[in-house]
Amino acid sequence: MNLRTIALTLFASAALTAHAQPAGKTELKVFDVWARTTVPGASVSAAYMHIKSAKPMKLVKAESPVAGMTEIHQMSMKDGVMSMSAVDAVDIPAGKLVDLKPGGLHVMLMQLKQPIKKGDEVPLKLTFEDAAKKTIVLDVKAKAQEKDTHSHKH
Ligand SMILES: [Cu+2]
Repeated sequence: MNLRTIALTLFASAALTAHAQPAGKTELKVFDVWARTTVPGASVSAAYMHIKSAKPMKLVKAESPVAGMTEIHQMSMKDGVMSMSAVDAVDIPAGKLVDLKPGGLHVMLMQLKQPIKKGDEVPLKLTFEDAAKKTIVLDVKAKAQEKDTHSHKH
């Protein structure tokens, strides 16, 4: 075997190794983002979305310039009454679709600076954290919709 062949062989095996380990690649998707339009006089609203990540992540923070205060909330039924409470983080398990939807998890927009009207695009800044505590910030836009306003079951 001459030197040139050895070099080529090394190169080929290095390329193979690199191909076999696409490590460090973060695939984090946030889609179908929408915010509920406000009813007259109301200064709160909520935003909903789908989140999917290739590796385990946590949604740790949500912010929006349209709201004086933004929190991540979980809605739950307790003794037949819907209540909601703030959560510190939302677990995004690897490869699993996480739904923020009416009646469940949502991004609560409080102290709104102006009403959210149909067709508005509400900017949201979402902060995610991985297992190593590294953060990823995603800027998304929530489309304002009136959808699901009568989804409460009795
Ligand atoms: Cu809420």
